[in-house]
This record gives sequence, C-alpha cells and structure tokens, in this order.
Amino acid sequence: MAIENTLSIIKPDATKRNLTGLINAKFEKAGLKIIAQKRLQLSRSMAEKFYQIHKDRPFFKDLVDFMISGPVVAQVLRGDNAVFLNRTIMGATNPEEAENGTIRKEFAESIEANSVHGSDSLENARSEISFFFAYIELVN
Ligand code: IDP
Ligand code: MG
Repeated sequence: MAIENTLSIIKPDATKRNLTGLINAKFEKAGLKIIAQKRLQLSRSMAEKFYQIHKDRPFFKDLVDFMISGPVVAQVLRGDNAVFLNRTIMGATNPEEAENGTIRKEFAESIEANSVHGSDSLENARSEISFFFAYIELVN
C-alpha cells in the first residue's frame, strides 16, 4: 500500500461540543498522522465552493447553512492508504448505518450533522487539500 494524504474536516456540530481532541485521538490511534491542522470559520461562498459537487442535491442549502454555523477544523491526515482508512474510521454518512467504534457512530447527531468530512478518492483529496492548505503548511 502507498502513503497518502487526505483531507479531513471536523464539522461545526463536533467543534461546538468540544470533540476535536477525541476525534483526533481516533485518527492517531488508527495510525494516521495529523500533518496540518487549522480551525476556521467558513464563509457561505467558501462552503458553497467546497461542496460544489453537491450543488444539485436537495440538502445542499441546509448543508451549507450547517457548515457555516460554527467553526470547523480542517486537517491533513497522512498514512498508509489514508483516503480509505479515514473513510473507515469515519463510518457511514448516516450515523444509524455506521459501524461501532467509528467517529460517526459515536459522535454524529444526524445524517447532516455527522461530525466529520473525509475525501473520498485520492484525486479529490489532492484538490480538497489545496483548497485549505499551501504545500509548505504540510509538515510531515
Ligand atoms: P460523505 O460525507 O459521507 O462523503 P456525501 O454523500 O458526500 O457524504 O455528503 C456530504 C455531506 O452532506 C454529508 O457528510 C452530510 O453532512 C450531508 N448529507 C449527505 N446526505 C444527506 C441527506 O440525505 N440529508 C442531509 N444531509 C446530507
Ligand atoms: Mg463525500
């Protein structure tokens, strides 16, 4: 397997409940290294741009409202097979369908307020990382 970087976002439902450390512990325990991290308040236009792929979905407006409802923590996770590994640690989009021990099973409030975002492919990881971080901010 190959060493990869993937983008993670700790979403507003989780930052509001002070869960950043507990979520980061899950990544680190699973062997992912947090090589970049910053807390920020997304603007509406930033959130709309980040989620452009979902612009025609019925939940798009609600999703954007939710993503700007409080701070997020954007981060780059690095490790063996990081894109897929992170999706496994996160669990299914709908917390009711997520496996025991996953972040979404333990922490998510709903299918929308589901605590974390994670890139779903290596190609999307590259573009999502560059949305938030400059190359020099990734410190392995
Ligand atoms: P993912 O985050 O597991 O990759 P996506 O299908 O890419 O799931 O959806 C992006 C985000 O949009 C989800 O994480 C969730 O916050 C929100 N979302 C997805 N499906 C629904 C839905 O049916 N209702 C409300 N929000 C949804
Ligand atoms: Mg997705």
